[in-house]
Amino acid sequence: MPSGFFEGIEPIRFEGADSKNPLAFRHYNPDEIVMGKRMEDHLRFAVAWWHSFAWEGGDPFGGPTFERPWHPQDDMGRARIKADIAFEMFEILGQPYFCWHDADIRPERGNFADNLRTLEEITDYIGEKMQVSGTKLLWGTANMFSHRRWMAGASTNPDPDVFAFAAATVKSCLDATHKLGGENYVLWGGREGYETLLNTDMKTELDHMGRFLNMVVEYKHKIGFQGTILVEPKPQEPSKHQYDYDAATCIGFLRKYGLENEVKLNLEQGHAILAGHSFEHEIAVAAAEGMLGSIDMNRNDYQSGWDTDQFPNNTPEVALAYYYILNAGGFTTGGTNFDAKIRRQSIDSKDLIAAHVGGMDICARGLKAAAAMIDDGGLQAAISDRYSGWKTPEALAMLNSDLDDIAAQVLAKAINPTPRSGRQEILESYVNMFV
Ligand code: XUL
Ligand code: CO
Repeated sequence: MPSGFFEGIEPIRFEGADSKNPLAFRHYNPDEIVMGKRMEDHLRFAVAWWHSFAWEGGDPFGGPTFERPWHPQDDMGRARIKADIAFEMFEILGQPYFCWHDADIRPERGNFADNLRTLEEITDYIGEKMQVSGTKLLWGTANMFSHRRWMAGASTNPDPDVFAFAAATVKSCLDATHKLGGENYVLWGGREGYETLLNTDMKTELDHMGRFLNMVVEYKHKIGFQGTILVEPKPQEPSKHQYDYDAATCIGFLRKYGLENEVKLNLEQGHAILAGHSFEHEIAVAAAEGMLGSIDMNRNDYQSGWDTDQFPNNTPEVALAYYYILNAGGFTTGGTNFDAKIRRQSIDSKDLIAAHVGGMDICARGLKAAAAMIDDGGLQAAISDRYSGWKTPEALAMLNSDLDDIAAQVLAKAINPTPRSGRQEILESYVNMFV
């Protein structure tokens, strides 16, 4: 028996670009082939349990606005109702995946033994629902930032008991992810950083975080988990400074602790903006190092300076993100997780559905634009032309030469470079033809 929470809302269908129905897809057509692959298999959409079901609509100035049938979330009975309604939403949207933190799906009990028991119970329940619906787990993760025990960090906490609690918690979440056939496991270190340097031993904290991540990888292999371990960069918020600042910082960290072949990155649009980058910059950095894993799709308010986690609605931005993802070969175990929440005034169940429909549509539109740009080849041709000088044997030989020899060549051949246009405006206008 459906709960009635989404009463009157039918499964979302593709109606084509001219449809004015907010509960229909205009661009997302799962079976449509783009660059030889189904759209659904390119985008691999996931719904985030925390924003869609666990968040109650509060902000720093006001309490919950949503009043869902599963609130307050302190009881296993209501955790099950929340799961029931989540799967009703998955049936309406038809997206292939979802993601969770342990704290989103089970009530917080304040001690490890009870948290473990309730996690096992609810993930068994979710597992049964997955069998029936066919919706799969893109990734699981541990919430090691909300409860007060995490206030000074998880693996970077000065208190070894918190490190131990974190290790036990990640073990339990990795076990649960493995049990549910999850395709990735994410670590986002919201409190792995500092509030003030005055009380922080940074070297010790980084060494503990590096050892912790190695333990996670060792445990993944021990239990035979085939999924990818992902870390998620973010520069700050909630901590003043987070050690996983951006893609480049994470890559340096992974190399330092010998994890570059074991761990990839989960990149988020809003986190990129907070770090002073574009989303496509972060994707390109990870792709250049072979460490692009998955994305958290959302949008930040460019005026606010904090992580607003809105649903994406800007085709040019999304198109460039997928352009770099497709150029890197597309997702393997990763996907497009909507780490996005409706605004606190969007209190109707219809708002929750319409937000995802709009987000999925924008992503589909961006994907098609990206594929068209790749098919046309204009950007690739421009780059190839710009670096064509490096295709000559003399230029390549210089890389194996030395400063003495190169200086002698410059004198002998009277080398004097001719500046060339970078053609930026022409390329920007080129991109506009597709979006
Ligand atoms: C926070 C954030 C997290 C991670 C998972 O900004 O993005 O929800 O995605 O912990
Ligand atoms: Co995220």
